[in-house]
Amino acid sequence: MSAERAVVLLAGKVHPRVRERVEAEFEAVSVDTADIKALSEETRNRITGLAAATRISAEFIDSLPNLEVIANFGVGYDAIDAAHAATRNVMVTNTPDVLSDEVADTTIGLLLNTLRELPKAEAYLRAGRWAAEGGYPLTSLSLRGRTAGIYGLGRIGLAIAQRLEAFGLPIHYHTRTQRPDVAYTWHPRLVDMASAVDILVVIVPGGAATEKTVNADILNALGPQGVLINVGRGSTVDEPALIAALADRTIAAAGLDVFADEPNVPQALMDLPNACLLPHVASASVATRNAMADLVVDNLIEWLAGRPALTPVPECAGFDRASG
Ligand code: NAP
Ligand code: 8YV
Repeated sequence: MSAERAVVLLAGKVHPRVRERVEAEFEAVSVDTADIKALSEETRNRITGLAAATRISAEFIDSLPNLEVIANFGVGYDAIDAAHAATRNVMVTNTPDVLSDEVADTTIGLLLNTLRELPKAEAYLRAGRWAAEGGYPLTSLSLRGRTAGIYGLGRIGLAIAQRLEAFGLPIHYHTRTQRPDVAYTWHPRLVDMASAVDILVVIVPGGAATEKTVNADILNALGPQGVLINVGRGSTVDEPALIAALADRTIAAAGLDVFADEPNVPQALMDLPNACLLPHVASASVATRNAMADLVVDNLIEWLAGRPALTPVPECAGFDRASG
């Protein structure tokens, strides 16, 4: 008889590679939505691992009395109540580093598309308008001569900064703590950075500390030549304030990969000609999503085998396996 396998819950629309590997390694249980109440008490009591692709509240965590580890699909874990998990000695892991270059590459693409209107120029060609009407109109915005401000200079922010440096742009950043390892201009206050730059790239985590911090004051400070790029979380930007700022040209344009209420994007935003919109695809290549999926499952395997987690979130970084 083989040893009894740990029971792992697949919560939400999990990546196929997570499902396949969890089914091979563990006894897998699925909930389509975050509706944990659909599971019997007996099943909930047997669950020790959780692969998360949905919001995981304190109530959800408390409904699994023997839970030991939550492995989140994504580096951003604002959808997981990690502080509550930590109080219960439940390890939480995320997927840092494996997606940083992909997200940074996408950010540069989104920035260029926003400034140089490349998706609109392609649509113009495909509609036969080049042959019928002549060349696409010259774009009023360009990357040339600009200064970039990065809100969040962590793993991904630094990868974005390095790319923008190669494009010849001076780099400023705002974080709570100045980095000792970069020569970029640090601003202790976001509003001061917004005044000093004409590109504002948002790549901070979501959550209470950053919620709606990009508000009307920040957009005002960014100014009429200003371009906002958000690849962090939609919650960080006051979306109605952004729509107003784009409509009255308080800022010139915005490129957005993330939104306040995904996948619902306000019609007012979609109607704006100076908004370039992507459906949260910054990490969405097959290779990068597979690497994220592997890290989710490898974290589950390590922790449930009694070894340290590979990528614990800061709230759980001090846990050793004996306390988990
Ligand atoms: P990270 O390495 O933890 O970096 C976070 C950065 O934000 C740090 O520089 C941190 O510096 C700064 N920060 C955090 N809270 C702040 C605050 N209240 N005010 C000012 N700065 C603050 O994280 P990462 O790996 O670069 O990922 C960043 C975020 O990108 C994720 O959390 C996720 O939300 C988002 N993301 C989005 C996509 C996408 O598909 N669009 C993909 C991946 C990640 P201090 O601690 O010094 O303040
Ligand atoms: C993913 C992300 O799109 O890692 C993150 O924080 O936002 C993205 O890589 C998301 O986590 C899964 O849909």
